Parts: sequence; C-alpha cells; structure tokens
Amino acid sequence: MTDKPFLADKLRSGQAVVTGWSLLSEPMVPELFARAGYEAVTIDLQHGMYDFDDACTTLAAIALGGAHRIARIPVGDNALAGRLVDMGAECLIAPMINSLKEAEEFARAVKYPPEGERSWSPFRAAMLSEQTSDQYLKNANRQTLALAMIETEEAMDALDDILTVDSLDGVFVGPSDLSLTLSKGAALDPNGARTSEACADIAQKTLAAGKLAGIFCLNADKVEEAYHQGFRLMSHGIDTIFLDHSARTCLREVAWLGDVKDGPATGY
Ligand code: 3PY
Ligand code: MG
Repeated sequence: MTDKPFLADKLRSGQAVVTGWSLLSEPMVPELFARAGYEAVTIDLQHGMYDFDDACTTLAAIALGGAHRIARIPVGDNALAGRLVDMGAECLIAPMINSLKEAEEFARAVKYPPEGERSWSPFRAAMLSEQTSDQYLKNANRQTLALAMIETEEAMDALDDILTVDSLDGVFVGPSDLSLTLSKGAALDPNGARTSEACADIAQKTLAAGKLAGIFCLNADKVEEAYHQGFRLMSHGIDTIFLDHSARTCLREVAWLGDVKDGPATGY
C-alpha cells in the first residue's frame, strides 16, 4: 500500500489543495495539469464533455501524472457517482444538492455499509490507490470524499440539515449558480460582495459542523479570499480558458504579420 497521503488526509489536516478543472474529454489534458504540479485535477461530468469511458481513462491518466483524482457528476446521478469511485475517483462532487434527502442519497452512494450503500467491486480504485481489496475495504469510507455542492438559496436554507449527514464529508460551493439564485436570475456575479458573504457564511457553518469546505474559484484573488474564509479545496485553472488565453497570446506574438483575428474570449 502506498505511503503517500490521500486527498482526504491532506484536507482533514487543514492543508490547502488547489485543483485544476477539466471540461475537455481528453485524458492527456488532466495529466498535463498533474505534471505541471497541480495537486489535484477535477474532471467535470456536469458541464464538461466527459462521458463514463473518457472518465475511466482520464482518472488513470491523472494518477499517472501524480495528482489526486476528483470528479463532478451530473445533477442527481448518484449511480454514476458509484461507478466513478469504483474507477478511482478519490473525491466526488455532486452539484445542486438542495435538501437533506438529496445529500443523504448522494453520500450513501459513495460510502460502503454501514455508512452507505455503495455496491462492491472497486478493482480499478484499489489498483490506482495501490491497495489490496482488503485494504481498500478497510480504508475506502475514510479515503473517499463525498462533497455536496451548495449553490442555491434553497441549499443555503437547508445547510444546517445537510451538515447533519454523517456520511457527507463536506461541501463545495458553486459561486456562479449561487449568485444567480441569490439575485433571482438577475446577475451572474460569482466574485461580488453578496456572493462572497454567502460563501463566508457557508464556510463558517461547515467548519463548525466539523466538515470540509471547498469552492470553485475563477481567479487567484478568489482563491486567497476563500482560503481566509476557511475553504481548503479550491479550484483554480480551467482547461478551456488556458487554451483560449494561450492561443491568443501566441497569435499576438505574430500579429506583425497582420490580419490576426481576436474573437470573444471563452467564459466558463
Ligand atoms: C458554480 O459556480 O455554480 C459552479 O458550479 C462552478 O462550476
Ligand atoms: Mg454550479
């Protein structure tokens, strides 16, 4: 069994972990994040282009690059959460968790009995975490994280209940959706003051409940703010935006040739 600390150990000890974020379903992209030094990489099956087959190959590629493996599932797809942990995801992020029931159902899909009802055969997860089946069974519930996304006003209202779910390890805040629901659809403002206050409130309640707090960040200032609010898992760096920025920078270097187009930048 590996003596390298698991993502869960790092976060529980208070260590900050920055995760890259991948939408493009190409295994080498997250591997490049890992080789560049990202401690974790998240593959996005909610808003990204990954399907299950791509995800399986990509989780192995992230392990090859030496980073921790995180996956975000589509809304409500707890069956896929179970399949992705089997394939080696160390942390599952479930979007749009708005109630105690949704939090319970998600966390139960990620944990073995008695904490949950995950079904047995983690052959790939055991391989990627360098454990025998027996070791894996003994450690899986502690080493595999279930994080519920808090990203609506409804979720904020239900947060105290959600945080009572024992098998849920923590939350992951989605500031874009949060800003949309807090403004009743009027504004997308993930970095605004109102959203930031809501994030601080969520972090404070989550830490008080003894759970882990993570958040999606769109720039380095947000990472710093989030860290001081108590978040420890922070995304920063999205593959589509990297490519967009790099392509523009490269093209500008040869702008002296004339006629270099500069279309609208990609958002997230
Ligand atoms: C949000 O900010 O709403 C997210 O889900 C980030 O992907
Ligand atoms: Mg969201």
